[in-house]
Amino acid sequence: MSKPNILFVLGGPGAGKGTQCAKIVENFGYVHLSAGDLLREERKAPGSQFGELIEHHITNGTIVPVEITCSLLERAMNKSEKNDFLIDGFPRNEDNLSGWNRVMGEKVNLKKVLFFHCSQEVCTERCLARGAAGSGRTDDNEESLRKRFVTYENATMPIIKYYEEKGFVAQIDATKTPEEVYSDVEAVLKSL
Ligand code: UP5
Ligand code: MG
Repeated sequence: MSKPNILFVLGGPGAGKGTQCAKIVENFGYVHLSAGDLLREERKAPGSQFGELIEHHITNGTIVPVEITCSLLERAMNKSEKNDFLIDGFPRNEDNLSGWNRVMGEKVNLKKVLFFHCSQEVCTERCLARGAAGSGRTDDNEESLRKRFVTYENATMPIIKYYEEKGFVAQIDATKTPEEVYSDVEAVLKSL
């Protein structure tokens, strides 16, 4: 079998990564792997040795060591037996990038990095609304959101810049309605 095709999906907290990934799955048959969702699952898995560490990072908006995240992603890829993956919310810092490249770099075919661009104000409003509607996420509150944005600016933006310099990034205006955003996403997917 050929190497799995990967699209990384990046953008600030609440930019709409998960929302757009769901639409891509419906229309293009990719498998959606949200690093955040995999970590939240692992956090609550009975007997997980990483539960507390993951919870600490998520509430503080800091980033879990790549060994944990990368192995959850690789395990999910192997389990799916498919060949096209959306990796949502990863890699988010230098440790993620170097760890991924070391373990997975040669095993996959990175096709594109979808970068959802959205202001901190809009993103924060969306996450607070989601929290108020009962998301149950321990990081949908003002204090965690402030920390998530500091991490995003300091740690994740340099990764996006790195891929931009290598010509991988498709930047998408994520402030519009989900349908409008998706029509831009669709154009990128069709161009691959
Ligand atoms: N919404 C979406 N699109 C909209 C639009 N166009 N207009 C209006 N509303 C829109 O959307 C967020 C909310 O906005 C929803 O209510 C949605 O309906 C609405 P969503 O699609 O969920 O946005 P998304 O970008 O996926 O937001 P999310 O909160 O999931 O982003 P984060 O990147 O903050 O969260 P993630 O789950 O990826 O990571 C959480 C934490 O896990 C991190 O802070 C970190 O601590 C940890 N983590 C790691 O350590 N390592 C990793 O590799 C990944 C995560
Ligand atoms: Mg998400």
